[in-house]
Amino acid sequence: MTTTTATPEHAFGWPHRRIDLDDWNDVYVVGDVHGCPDALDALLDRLALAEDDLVVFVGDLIRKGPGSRAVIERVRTSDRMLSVRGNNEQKLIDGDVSLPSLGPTAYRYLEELPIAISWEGGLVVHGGVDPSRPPSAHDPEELLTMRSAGDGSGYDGPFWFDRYEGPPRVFFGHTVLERPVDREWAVGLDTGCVYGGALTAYDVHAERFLSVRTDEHVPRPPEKIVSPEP
Ligand SMILES: [Mn+2]
Repeated sequence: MTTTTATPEHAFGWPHRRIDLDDWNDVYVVGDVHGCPDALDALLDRLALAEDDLVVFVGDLIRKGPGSRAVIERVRTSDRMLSVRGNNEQKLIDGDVSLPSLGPTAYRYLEELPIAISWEGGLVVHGGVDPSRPPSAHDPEELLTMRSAGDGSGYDGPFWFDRYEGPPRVFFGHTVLERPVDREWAVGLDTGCVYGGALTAYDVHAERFLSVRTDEHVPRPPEKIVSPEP
């Protein structure tokens, strides 16, 4: 079987992992799971991973849903799954929130998650990038929380992905979407799994989305769910 040849790099000034798409057969990028192991299992069933398939998560594996620990264990113990750090992992690392059920091994795993995973032409980060700057000219906080082009974190558009013109093509979560963002330079994957939306994967080679509908675990106000322009 193929194992990743990637090694942690710090080329951007923050932890970053580079992968080579040629090392893998199918490569999927998956949106925010937020502690929903049943949705994750349903999606993984759909993907039916082979030994040489890879799944890259956009972060926010944890919090809000009922099973953060189970989600971490699925991802952590698989040699075919990688994740970047989300703002919810960052909150835990910073001590702003606690999840005592996780345990030290899972906690260490979260601490070691890279800010970005990239390949030739592609970049996975949790939040996004400011269209006016190259990815390298961002600090981790920005990459984890980017949403609007101006103030970064608000749900009032325009959103960074409405203006970003690449390269690289950026795969992201964080902003809850009614349907995936499918643009030449931006692919948005947080379709509100924990809010009763869907858990979505993007097949990088086939250039298509696969998703599973999910149960609502927490409510979300409609003004915090973005309906992206086609
Ligand atoms: Mn999230």
